[in-house]
Amino acid sequence: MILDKKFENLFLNVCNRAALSSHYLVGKNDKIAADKAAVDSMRSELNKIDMKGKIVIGEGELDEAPMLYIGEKVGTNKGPLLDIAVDPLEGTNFAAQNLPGALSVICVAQKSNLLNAPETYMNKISVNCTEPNVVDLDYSLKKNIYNLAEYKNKKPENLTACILDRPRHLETINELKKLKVNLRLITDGDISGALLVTNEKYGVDIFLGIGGGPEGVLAASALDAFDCNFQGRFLFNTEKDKNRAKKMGIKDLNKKYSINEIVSGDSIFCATGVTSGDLVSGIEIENDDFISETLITHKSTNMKKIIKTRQKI
Ligand code: VTB
Repeated sequence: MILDKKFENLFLNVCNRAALSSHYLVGKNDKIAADKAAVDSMRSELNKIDMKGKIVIGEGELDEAPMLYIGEKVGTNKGPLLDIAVDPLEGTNFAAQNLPGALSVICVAQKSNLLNAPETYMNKISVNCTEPNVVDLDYSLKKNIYNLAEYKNKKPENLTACILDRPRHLETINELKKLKVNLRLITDGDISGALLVTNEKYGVDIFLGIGGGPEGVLAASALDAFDCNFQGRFLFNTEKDKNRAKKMGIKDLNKKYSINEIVSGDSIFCATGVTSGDLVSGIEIENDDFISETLITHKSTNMKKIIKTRQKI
């Protein structure tokens, strides 16, 4: 089963509108308001689409998020059964402080084809190489770097690794330095970070480290369309996290997920720039129009491109 091509434009529009709504709050130092604007817009646009949609990754559970909560039904209730993952404003700090890299992100697949990731951390790795046994979450960092260097016919000192700049990564960062790997430290936004391996022009050979689990699922769906590899393993720090994961049907809490255990079958992914960043430019307003840039992928049609649109506000 594949997702009808018409959904490309429909979800592109959902993402564009969410990004526009957040745009008005860029630089206002209020990340909650900027997020809420994107959430409200995304929800009302999703509800116009003919589908039986279900949010599988959203703003949290019903008790913590009144809108786009996990399990919420969206759409007109006519049409295909779809699972939807959303991150209406990825990089709320970026938007609040008018820094590069804020995005509105959505991904859709047929029912049961997206991993229902709990809101917890995930250890992730992505590379532009689908050959098995080159890079693996279970290998040591040194082995991954040496294998990747050999695969790419480069020296470790000519590789670049992207990782969130966090104290929890200090050991990894120090080891990368020892291996002479170049670093691309990001302050936030690891969906974008993971996608920097998709094209040589971004100059990133490997993305790794611990970030949000939901963000991992969203990144995996685009990486799948780009024929890149991704692996993830959830990290559960508290008993509450562990119980919640069990309730969500996760039996093996230590499981390493391969990309096709995270996203299977067909999927459409859209990421629209709120502020300009590595992947796409941010929203621009010109008179009564808004201009947006969206990275869109559709696995079955082999679509992976950046679409610039100009629409009436
Ligand atoms: C992660 C990352 C996101 O926030 O969730 C991060 O996946 C939060 O990490 O892309 P910390 O708890 O270490 O701050 C983002 O960077 C932005 O939402």
